[in-house]
Amino acid sequence: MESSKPAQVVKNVVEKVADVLSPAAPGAPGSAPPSLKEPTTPHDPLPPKKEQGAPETRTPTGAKTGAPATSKGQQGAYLTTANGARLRDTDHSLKAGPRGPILLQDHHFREKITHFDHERIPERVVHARGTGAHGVFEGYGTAEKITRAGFLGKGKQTDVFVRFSTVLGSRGSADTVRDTRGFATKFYTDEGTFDLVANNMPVFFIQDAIKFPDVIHAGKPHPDREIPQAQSAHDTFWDFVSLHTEAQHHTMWNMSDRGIPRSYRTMEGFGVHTFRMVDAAGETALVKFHWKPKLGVHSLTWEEAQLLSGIDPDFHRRDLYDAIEAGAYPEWELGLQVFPDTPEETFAGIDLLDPTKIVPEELAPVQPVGRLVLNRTPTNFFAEVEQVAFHLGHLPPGIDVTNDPLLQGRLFSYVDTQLTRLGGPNFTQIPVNRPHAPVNDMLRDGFHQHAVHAGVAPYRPNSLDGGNPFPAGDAEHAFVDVPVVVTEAPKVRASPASFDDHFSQARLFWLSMSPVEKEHIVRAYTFELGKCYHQAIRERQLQCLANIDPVLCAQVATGLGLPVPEPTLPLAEVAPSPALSQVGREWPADGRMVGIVIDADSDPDGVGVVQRAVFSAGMVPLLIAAHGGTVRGMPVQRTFATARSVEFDAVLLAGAPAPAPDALPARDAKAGTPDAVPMDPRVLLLVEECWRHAKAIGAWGAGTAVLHQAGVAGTPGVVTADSGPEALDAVHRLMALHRVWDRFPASVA
Ligand code: HDD
Repeated sequence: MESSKPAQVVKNVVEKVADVLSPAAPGAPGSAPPSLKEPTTPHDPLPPKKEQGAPETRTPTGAKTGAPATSKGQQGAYLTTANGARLRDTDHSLKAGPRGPILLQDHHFREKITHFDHERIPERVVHARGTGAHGVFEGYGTAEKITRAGFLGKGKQTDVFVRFSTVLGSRGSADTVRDTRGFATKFYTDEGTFDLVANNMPVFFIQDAIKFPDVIHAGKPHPDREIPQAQSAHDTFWDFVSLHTEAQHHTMWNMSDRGIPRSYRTMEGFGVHTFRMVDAAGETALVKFHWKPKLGVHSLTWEEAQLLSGIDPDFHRRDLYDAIEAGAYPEWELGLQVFPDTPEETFAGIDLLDPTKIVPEELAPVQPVGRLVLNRTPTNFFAEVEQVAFHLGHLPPGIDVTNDPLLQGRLFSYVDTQLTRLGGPNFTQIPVNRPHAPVNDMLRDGFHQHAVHAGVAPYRPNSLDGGNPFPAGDAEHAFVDVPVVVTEAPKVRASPASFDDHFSQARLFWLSMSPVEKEHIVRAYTFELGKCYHQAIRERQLQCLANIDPVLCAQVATGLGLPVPEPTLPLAEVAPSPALSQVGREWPADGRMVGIVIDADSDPDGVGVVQRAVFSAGMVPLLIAAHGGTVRGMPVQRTFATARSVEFDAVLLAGAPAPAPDALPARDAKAGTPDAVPMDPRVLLLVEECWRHAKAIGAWGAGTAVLHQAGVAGTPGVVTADSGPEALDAVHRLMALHRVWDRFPASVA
């Protein structure tokens, strides 16, 4: 079995997981971690995780205070006040006698409680739920012919911070809801920060930013009872998108498998808008940004997503951090679709300023320009993930905006929202937001000013500070606004006629799907509309579907028990774009989870061989047994009580566990099956769910009995083999396809 990882990464994974598996490792039964002493006297803290500090500033906005710019760690032995005075007691407030009232003079009490009272800041009005990681971007140099942006130069490495998010839910909502995902990247380039504030879908609900409050008010919970949380399956959402039909293309993406990604590591990212790139000679090109995940685009099934919302609402966070900390660093290629910068700003008849439209990759291939690797988890979630602030106006020389009306409005909204969220105009001084390029602005004062600016003349022109700072020219790589000609036109509140087509690309997407993906889309619409209370809203959305495709409309109408409406517009003639489908390609299975079920008789040597083979394939093996601790010396990572199928990408059966005393009542052994022995029902549930979710299943030895009893033996993607390594080999090949697609019913051709 070939590993697709560099040797070092595999070594990291092996060492990391070997640590976890070693019986002497922290957390292993019977072994107190040597460094975890009882907290009675000061002693050295646990070793910090490898340095994961926020990006260091090279120029603390001009200040030379001598003080380190960042990091206050909870590493010292003695507790102090915020002002550094050592404290004798933080467990009792200062009272007039042990039974008396608290004294107002208790400054430590007041400092502690006041600070606590103000620990929360407003959550983001959208994209509140998210997670993030640090990494490195390396340019290939292929974009040099169209842009002067230095970070895209060949071999140039740039630090990055990425924040992934859902859109609609609150900060504590579940990760796996059906929603669009945010994919915002901060490139700390030498020439100024570049924020690529992208989503995992290439189109948007609206064409004009002035409609953003409308679509978000419709998608957020109902104002009267504040339900549902993090869902589009409700009346106000479908009311809006069925009336505001330019949303239909984006909702089609939401209803597809793209709305429930398997992992942030397996999502594409899209800049959505068309941007303008400018080279050293001032020549321009129009571009669309794409992130292509090395692991391929991979989604959950709807049932998995629903189960995970209860079993592990932090599934995507956990997945990202576990993968990075195991050394299975997530990777994406940044690619560009490039278009000539013509006065019409169209390509193949598609208006490049319309954010509800894609340009199919078959017409304009995505050309790779660099590689992103996420290799460092945050040290402090609030400091980094919560306080990171993106803004589309953070542009380095060589990248400029276009007149896309959604992009234009976003240029206002992002700074504006940070003023409230982060409490003032100095949010770029927060460590995670600090540019790595030298900063020499004339912005002064304001809430939370951290810089101690020297000089007396923050104005231009001046003579008192030697005339500094001077504007830079081309030779100094200054940002230049491309002098795009603004046509003579009346001042209007209107959209161009080319924005009127709302259905053709929703149809293009639908026609590009494989039968199984179409089936999922039908089920998603049927579920979501089935959750609406108002019949009129369901009927109106069915009318939209009729204008997209009659088969789609008829299937959803059947599910809802409603009549099928006739289209009110001619169906668009469109060529499908195979690049939009997730089915039919093979991908590396790096960082995926393989559950291995063992019983009291499983052979430790045989299981060990399989575990090591899983590691060297770049995946993570987790042993599942009836109880925690060890089974014949093998450390157990999951028990039948803590394991659920949704955590695993594949399951291997190395045993047929008998019912444990704490198991639910066992189902009767299936009559007529070759191995009708009593079996733990939780193992049968695990196998049945893996099967239903089209995951690869492998068994050998006693494990094959489970397949028979679960009634899945001999079905597609269920492998029996003479040995563990053989079973794993077959399962690994199946995992490259992401799912055993044949298992899904596909009644929609
Ligand atoms: Fe936005 C956050 C992506 C349209 C206003 N947006 C936000 C985030 C992402 C996007 C990924 C989370 C950033 C983070 O992790 O901190 N937004 C998009 C995309 C859009 C889009 C891809 C369309 C192509 N957004 C959009 C419009 C407006 C906003 C039209 C307003 C007119 N977005 C915001 C915001 C947020 C935000 C209110 C909330 C928190 C923040 O900015 O920092 O300003």
